[in-house]
Amino acid sequence: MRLVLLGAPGSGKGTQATRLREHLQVPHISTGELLRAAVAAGSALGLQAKAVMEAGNLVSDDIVLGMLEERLLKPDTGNGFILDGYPRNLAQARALDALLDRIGQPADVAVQLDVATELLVDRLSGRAKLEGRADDSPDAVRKRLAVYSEQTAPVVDFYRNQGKLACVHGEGGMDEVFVRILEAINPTSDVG
Ligand code: B4P
Repeated sequence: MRLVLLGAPGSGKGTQATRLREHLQVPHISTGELLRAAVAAGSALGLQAKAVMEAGNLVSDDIVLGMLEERLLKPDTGNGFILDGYPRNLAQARALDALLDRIGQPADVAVQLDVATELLVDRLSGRAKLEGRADDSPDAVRKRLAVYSEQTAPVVDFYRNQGKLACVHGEGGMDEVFVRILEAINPTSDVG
């Protein structure tokens, strides 16, 4: 299955993608993780991305698309993938469609995790205390949420118009949300 996971920062994309990877046995590709790895490695790309991410902004479309294309072309994506954190704006959504068409792997479904803003802020401030991620600071979180509603929210309609959108209520326990996702992507399966 080729699944695109959409949702605001803190909506649980990374959390659920980890569970989905085990269940579907396909790789989890997170553009946030690819970028954090580039920052940690101190590559030229990482140096460019670091300040942008810490301010809560989006890294340039060209950089992220190049990085994603390189990852999608690895042989482990033959049976599908879970894409987490991409696309984040309409230009990325169009570029992704073109890329997936070119490699003969169009997306099957886009799952949108829907969570109220107050809860997003609570979750991210909880993670800031536990993990100390620079982009979980209160200023960066405010910026990321604003960027999400301005640039990423329109991507939901992009997939709705293609008839590929599944909206899932993302509040409640992590396992509870996971079961809802499984039901949304395969309504006939027994998810226990
Ligand atoms: P990401 O790594 O994608 O960060 P995120 O949106 O915060 O999601 P994440 O997956 O980490 O968190 P989750 O919601 O699972 O992006 C970071 C930055 O990278 C971006 O701001 C941007 O600068 C850059 N970037 C990434 N992709 C890009 C792109 N395509 N283009 C340009 N720039 C890009 O979880 C958050 C917290 O909630 C966790 O602590 C988790 O434990 C908790 N949680 C999750 N589910 C829960 C539940 N059900 N109940 C309670 N807590 C829960």
